[in-house]
Amino acid sequence: MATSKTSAKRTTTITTTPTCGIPLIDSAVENGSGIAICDDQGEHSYQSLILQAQTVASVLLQGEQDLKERRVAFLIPSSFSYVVAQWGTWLAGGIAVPLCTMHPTPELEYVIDNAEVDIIITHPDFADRLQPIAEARGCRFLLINELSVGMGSEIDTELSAMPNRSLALPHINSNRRAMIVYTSGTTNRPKGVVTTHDNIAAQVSCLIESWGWTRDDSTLLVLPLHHVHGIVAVVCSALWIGATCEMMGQFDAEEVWRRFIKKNYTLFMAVPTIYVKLAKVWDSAAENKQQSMSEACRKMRLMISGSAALPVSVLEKWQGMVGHTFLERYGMTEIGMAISNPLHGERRPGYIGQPLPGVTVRLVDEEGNAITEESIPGEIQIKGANVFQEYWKKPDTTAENFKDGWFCSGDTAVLENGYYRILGRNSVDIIKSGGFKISALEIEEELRKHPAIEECSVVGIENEEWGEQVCAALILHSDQELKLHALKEWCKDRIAVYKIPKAVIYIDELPRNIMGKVTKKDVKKLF
Ligand code: MLC
Ligand code: AMP
Repeated sequence: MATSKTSAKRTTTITTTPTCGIPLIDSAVENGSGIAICDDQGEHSYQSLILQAQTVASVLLQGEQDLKERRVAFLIPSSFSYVVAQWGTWLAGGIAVPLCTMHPTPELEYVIDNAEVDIIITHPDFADRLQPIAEARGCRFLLINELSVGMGSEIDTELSAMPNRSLALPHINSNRRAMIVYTSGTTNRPKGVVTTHDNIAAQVSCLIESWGWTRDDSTLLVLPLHHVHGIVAVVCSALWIGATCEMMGQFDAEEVWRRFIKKNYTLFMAVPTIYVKLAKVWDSAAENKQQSMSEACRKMRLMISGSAALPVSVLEKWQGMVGHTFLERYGMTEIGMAISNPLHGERRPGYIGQPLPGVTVRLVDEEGNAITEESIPGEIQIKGANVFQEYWKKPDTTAENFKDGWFCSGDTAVLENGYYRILGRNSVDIIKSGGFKISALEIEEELRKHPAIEECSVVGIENEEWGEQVCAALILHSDQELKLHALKEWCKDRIAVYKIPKAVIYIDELPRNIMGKVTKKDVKKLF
């Protein structure tokens, strides 16, 4: 049982940094010898995590007193090392900029340049790609495996034997900037969403309360760690309360089922596409295997879905398969999680639920008036300590996205019998595929650089597995040919795989309105 590990959890406390000022780390410090993270290297205690992070912080500081919000980017697969780099950055007073392991060089360069990164930390697997980027920009370049004292589970004993280390780390005011996470939007290039330590604390603490996290919890992370679903909802929440987070480097449906059966997780979070992929494996399993798979899920206390609309058919399929009614919730990079179905009480299929504690939600009509009655659709606007501080170095865009202090989500919803239901997005140019937010404009801009493409229009086409799939209508230059597989190959070095069109059609003219603007609704009809 997941509970057996916990009895000794708070017996050892860290004395090297009684409080560092960062709410998440100060909360985690209390968990001493409890297991924080399991990964391919083994089990890692809270004590080990803090000491490793302190070591990284002191290397980053190089004798300086405080990084003073200088940006530290890191490209590290989901693992203990990732969190060590993140917390090390924070303890040194830096802003953590997680990079995406699926991004090709131009996209990594974009983030590093846009965030004006000073220091790059990487896993050795990515060193060949990142070292030239770092050198070209004069960034300090560090390999995570050379920074740490050791990454195995035996290190705990070694570290606890160490005398109190007097690392001169700064005290961090919690209203300082902590993290920049890049998200696509209605602009063609991704924006850096800046959150403070206080924002992260607010985003995490409302989930702890609402979803009943305790230190007896144990979860499996299958999501990437460059977005808030993985970073905040799974990892930060688990570490805040003293739970255990097991990390899989990459999602693999068969492996997830193996672990579900073998381990005793208490809760699991994923995007709807992952649940669809897991259900496919269940469907193809023999009956006795299906029984053990379902039994493994039944042992969990909670299964959560978010980041994209959960089709009612998927929710019902899982109800039948394993007896769980998924808890669906709604979030955004800018706000963490904001609206959720309840832990106890009715989880209404097709609805995202009610505002989380500390989060205020309103719906606003097209004229900008707050809607006070149920059943009238409007844009979701959010207020609360969970709301991000700014888009990095974009004061105008930041201002445009707030109205009277409310953050404008761009999502339309309706309130029905006390529960919010998402109706869609204001912008047709935002696509959600497998939980990733993708800008159609960004892809169009890239496709126009292809020598065979004269003009194009990118749309998201509804798809059972992916939610939406990126599809492109192409006008080719005369006498040119461009097959889908050739286009995919060409795209691979330029844009992340999840942005690459999964289908194309060839047309002579794009549908336009009388103003000459491409009508994407009509483009969609072409597929
Ligand atoms: C991978 N591919 C995708 C894709 N992910 N294509 C479209 N959309 C995606 N999301 C590509 C693969 O590279 C591969 O390309 C092909 O599609 C099939 O891959 P696969 O093996 O079937 O997919 P897999 O690699 O298993 O990845 C699927 C996935 C992944 C669902 C596990 O997409 C994922 O981790 N999604 C989670 C995203 C997330 O965390 N979002 C949270 C954002 S925060 P090829 O060329 O090899 O065929 C947020 C706020 C909130 O939204 O509310 O939480
Ligand atoms: P991101 O910018 O990647 O954080 O994506 C945030 C967007 O994901 C939101 O603006 C919504 O459009 C979408 N989203 C998140 N959760 C849900 C949900 N439960 N149902 C529908 N859409 C969701």
